[in-house]
Amino acid sequence: MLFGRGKKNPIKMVDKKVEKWIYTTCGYCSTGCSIEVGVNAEKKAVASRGVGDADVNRGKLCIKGITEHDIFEASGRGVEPLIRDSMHDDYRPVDWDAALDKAGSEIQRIQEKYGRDSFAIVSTGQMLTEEFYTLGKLTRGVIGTNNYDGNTTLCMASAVSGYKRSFGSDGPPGCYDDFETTECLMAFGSNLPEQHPIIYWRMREAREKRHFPLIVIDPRVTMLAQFADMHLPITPGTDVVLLNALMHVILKEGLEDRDYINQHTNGIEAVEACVKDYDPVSAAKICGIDEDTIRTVARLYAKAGTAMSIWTMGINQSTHGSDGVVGINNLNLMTGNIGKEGGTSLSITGQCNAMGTREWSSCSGLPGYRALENPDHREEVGKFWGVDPEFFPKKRGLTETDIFPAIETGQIKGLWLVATNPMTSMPNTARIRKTLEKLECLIVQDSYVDVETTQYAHVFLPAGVWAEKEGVFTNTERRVNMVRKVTEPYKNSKSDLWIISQMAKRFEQGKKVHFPETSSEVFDEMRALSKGRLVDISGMDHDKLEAARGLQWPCRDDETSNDADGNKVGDPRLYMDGKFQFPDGKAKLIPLPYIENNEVPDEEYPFWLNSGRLVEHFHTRTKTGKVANCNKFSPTAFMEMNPDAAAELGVEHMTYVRVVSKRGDAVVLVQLTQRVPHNMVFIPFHFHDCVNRLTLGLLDPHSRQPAFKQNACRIEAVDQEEAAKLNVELRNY
Ligand SMILES: Nc1nc2c(c(=O)[nH]1)N[C@H]1C(S)=C(S)[C@@H](COP(=O)(O)OP(=O)(O)OC[C@H]3O[C@@H](n4cnc5c(=O)[nH]c(N)nc54)[C@H](O)[C@@H]3O)O[C@H]1N2
Ligand SMILES: Nc1nc2c(c(=O)[nH]1)N[C@H]1C(S)=C(S)[C@@H](COP(=O)(O)OP(=O)(O)OC[C@H]3O[C@@H](n4cnc5c(=O)[nH]c(N)nc54)[C@H](O)[C@@H]3O)O[C@H]1N2
Ligand code: SF4
Ligand SMILES: [Mo]
Repeated sequence: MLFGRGKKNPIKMVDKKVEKWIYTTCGYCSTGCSIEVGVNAEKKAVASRGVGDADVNRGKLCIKGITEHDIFEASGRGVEPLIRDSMHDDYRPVDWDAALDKAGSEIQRIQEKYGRDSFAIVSTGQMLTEEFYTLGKLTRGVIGTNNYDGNTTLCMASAVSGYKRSFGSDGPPGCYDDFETTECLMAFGSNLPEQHPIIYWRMREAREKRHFPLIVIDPRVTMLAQFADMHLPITPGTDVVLLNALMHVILKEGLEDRDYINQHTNGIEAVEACVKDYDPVSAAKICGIDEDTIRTVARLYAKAGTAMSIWTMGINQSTHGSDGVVGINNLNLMTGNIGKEGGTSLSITGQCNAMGTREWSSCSGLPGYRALENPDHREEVGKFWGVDPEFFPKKRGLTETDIFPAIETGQIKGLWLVATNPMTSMPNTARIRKTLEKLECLIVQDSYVDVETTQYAHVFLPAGVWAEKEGVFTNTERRVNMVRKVTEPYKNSKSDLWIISQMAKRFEQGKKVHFPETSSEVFDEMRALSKGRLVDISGMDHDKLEAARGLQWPCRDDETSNDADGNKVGDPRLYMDGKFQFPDGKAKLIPLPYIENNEVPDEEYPFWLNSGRLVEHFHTRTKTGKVANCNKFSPTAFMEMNPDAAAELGVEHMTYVRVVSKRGDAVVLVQLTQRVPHNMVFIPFHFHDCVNRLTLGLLDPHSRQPAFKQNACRIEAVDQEEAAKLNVELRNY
């Protein structure tokens, strides 16, 4: 019988009464999807939809994008500036002038008393590029502290460092279109279907049209691993060993591209000598991948007409993060797979504008991939801004991960946090709490007042979020795309651009340097500074970006970036001519001897503690935690545990356990799953007072990025009722 036939109502879409759709770019991950947000007659954002003619997402969005209009009026938004004299007092609401006066005078007081570098600034990968650029100008050109960094040190620093070491500059050389032609894809520590769902969709579509082998290297059976042809469940932290072994096989069997190596690289001899020690039999003992698989993968990759590698945090967040990136670059250079359609080494970036901060924020140098260490660069930027080049430091200062220890030791006395939440996202958060308590002044500039850091702040500056502002983001494939303003900043919050420029006015030097008021004027400054650089955006402007649904850099202000009709187009790939950013134009092949330096499981702490993300949540949940259609799928912290390991310890599915590391403990609900091996547990890092109470975060020596994913822990029984109560308290926080 056909149930209800003829009686059933047809499905009706709820009419949201959208009056106007406004073009913008998603503010969560670095895929860079084009979104239209629907606003109703009251100018309230009520719907989101993918943009059909945008090359990146072709009409698609993931769960976060499709619900993104809900973040504007989500609970916990900052509504007015707040100040207080000590972290034990209550906050007082004040007007913007009073809040900025207090912040500005505290910065100056601290700098006068303890020196210029005693005040630190830590920013983000989530503001608009124009805002990054302006914060960089304020920090480098006016405030003058050298202890200025971003949360990208927790995220992309190893990729940046690895690209610089191999190619002489940062800048991912490939693009999503490479999936269309590649004949072999390796993915290291990257879970595309959950973390970059639309990049995954692009890859899957290409692979459905024309099957090519997908090899996933990840200690967990991630969703991407489930779709792979081969899954290599690597021992955590040992990717460099696997990479050396792959190169060993390739060189031994003569599968390398000698012509490419000879014409475009230096250093092959040193790499040959180093990888001699990494025969598959010896390597297998360290990296946990058997010798035959190593040989098969090496042959598959080297014999493919074109082959590409992608990676994300499984590589970057490791004590060998930068070396892992260099290893991937080595492999691709050695097989002639750089600057070629379908042959590339493409870091899958994290936050929506982690690329923008790398290019323009001046965190690790000066704008447009310029270096503080280079006197010509200091001169150029100094002249352009009207700042004495001697005012700039001559080398980079502390990274985020070194700024917190410097607060502990008293070297740094004041901190301005812009759009980042280290109380949940840094390793060993108990230590971070104690560190923040020591500050004479903490300024928190965030869109949400319930961000945990406000517990320790003296000044809170409420900022507009995402499309309450106008400017650009750059995505994983170097595509600069337009974020149009959909709605005004919530209540009395202000755009970060406005806050930063107003802060400049509190400084004598800030009155002399020009701070433009609109983001398109700021963009014009960036265009001018970009001319002739690798990151050339001189052919772009805001309107062209919207019309093209984003343009990739380099995109020059001359006919080299025009299509047949005279429209602007960017270069889809870098290094097509085999010329790299070192003085002799050659890339570097670098030997990577492996030294075991991780915290590894032992008798007392027998499990690997791994951590990462879930599709429906973004980071510390200041946004997705309040969007019902995201939060309802993962409302509470949980831990993946292997059923066999659980049976041995008497742990049952959906009961609470205490997880203990050398740093501290956390109580968490257990989900039994074969996704993790017998000796590993995995906890998403989205939940406050959870996995980062346990992590150690040893640092990569080149990038200073923490090894979030390789720590040791043990599991203990806990009173179920107490644990449930604690869990409810945390959820309601
Ligand atoms: N839904 C959602 N999407 C996001 C984000 C989010 O918070 N939520 N955040 C964005 C940001 S900022 C980032 S950086 C990206 C992160 O994107 P991904 O890096 O893809 O995500 P993670 O879950 O952090 O880690 C990926 C995998 O690394 C594996 N791994 C752990 N140790 C190792 C190892 O030693 N070797 C290898 N090969 N793999 C290892 C883990 O098992 C995990 O499955 O996602 C972006 N997209
Ligand atoms: N254990 C473990 N820890 C990790 C990771 C892991 O895999 N495991 N991953 C690391 C990685 S890759 C990353 S990127 C970090 C992320 O770490 P964080 O940057 O600390 O995390 P978010 O929650 O994204 O914090 C961003 C803050 O900026 C605010 N915000 C958003 N948009 C705006 C805006 O336009 N203006 C202003 N002023 N504020 C805004 C948000 O409300 C939020 O409070 O976490 C790291 N921590
Ligand atoms: S894939 Fe990333 S950019 Fe695209 S809608 Fe989802 S979160 Fe936004
Ligand atoms: Mo990230």
